Parts: sequence; structure tokens; C-alpha cells
Amino acid sequence: MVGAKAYSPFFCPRGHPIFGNILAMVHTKMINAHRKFAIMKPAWAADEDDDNRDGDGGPDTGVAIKTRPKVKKPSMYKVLMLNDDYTPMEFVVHILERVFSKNADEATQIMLHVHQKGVGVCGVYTYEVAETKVTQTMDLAKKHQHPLQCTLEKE
Ligand code: TYC
Repeated sequence: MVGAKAYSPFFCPRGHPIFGNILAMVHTKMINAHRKFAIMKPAWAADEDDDNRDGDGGPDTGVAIKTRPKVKKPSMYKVLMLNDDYTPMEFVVHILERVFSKNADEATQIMLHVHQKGVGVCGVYTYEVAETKVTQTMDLAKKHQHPLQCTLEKE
């Protein structure tokens, strides 16, 4: 092995081989803890040059691979519209076109579905987008004095 010993300032060439090796391992771990790049050993070099047998105290003779941050898909939320007896059908269609970007046919279909079944899905969005659309719908309904209600539901 040429690694930790070769570059570590803790290696003592005359005597204290065990003490020197432990300090070298600690030093290597301290350096590794601050790395932005994982040092990967190629498979053919696995431990063959590492005589302290800890598997990670050897020389840094691999390929530096940039570690990728974990990315997760965001949770999605349905915006549900509820039926009532008073909000005009045309107003609901208007909301579906303006707030939920539906064309006239889609908006009419969704409105009729809600009218007949009591509830229907206007769209599925990430949390902030869904919340904004609920607020815009409720604000417009209030402004025009209609009792139209809509809510969020996690998918
Ligand atoms: N039921 C209402 C009416 O007959 C129309 C309506 C449809 C209201 C959908 C709300 O979410 C709604 N005028």
C-alpha cells in the first residue's frame, strides 16, 4: 500500500507503524467527510493495494464522480368543484375556462358532471398551483355573490 501513508502528515517513517496508521486513517476520513465528490475505486483495484485492511484507508486512485442530489416527484393535488343550486351554469363554465384553462367543450362537460354527480375534478396540480386556483375560484365566486365551492384533495 502506498496511499494513506504516502501522503499523510501523520505517517512516522521510523517507528510507531500502528499509531501512524490509525492517525492516517482518521486523517483520510476527515478529508472524505468534506468532499463534494465521491472517490470511487475501480473494481479491479478493490483493496489489493490496501494493507491496513479497513477498505477505505487506501490511496485515492479512482474516478471522481459528482454525487447527484436526491430529487423527488412532488405530491399532486386534485382541485374538486362542488355542486350547488344557485351558481349559474355559465359562471361555472367561465371559471373552468379562465382559471383552469379548459376549452368551451371541456368546461361544459366538467360543469355538467358536477351538476349531475355533485362533485368533479377541475384539474390536478402541485400544491401551490392547486391552492392558487382554489383561491382564484373562491374569490371570483364571492365577488359575484355565488355560493360556488371548490377544495383540494391529495392524490
Ligand atoms: N347546479 C347549478 C345550477 O343548476 C350549476 C352548477 C354546476 C353549480 C356546477 C355549481 O360546481 C357547480 N345552476
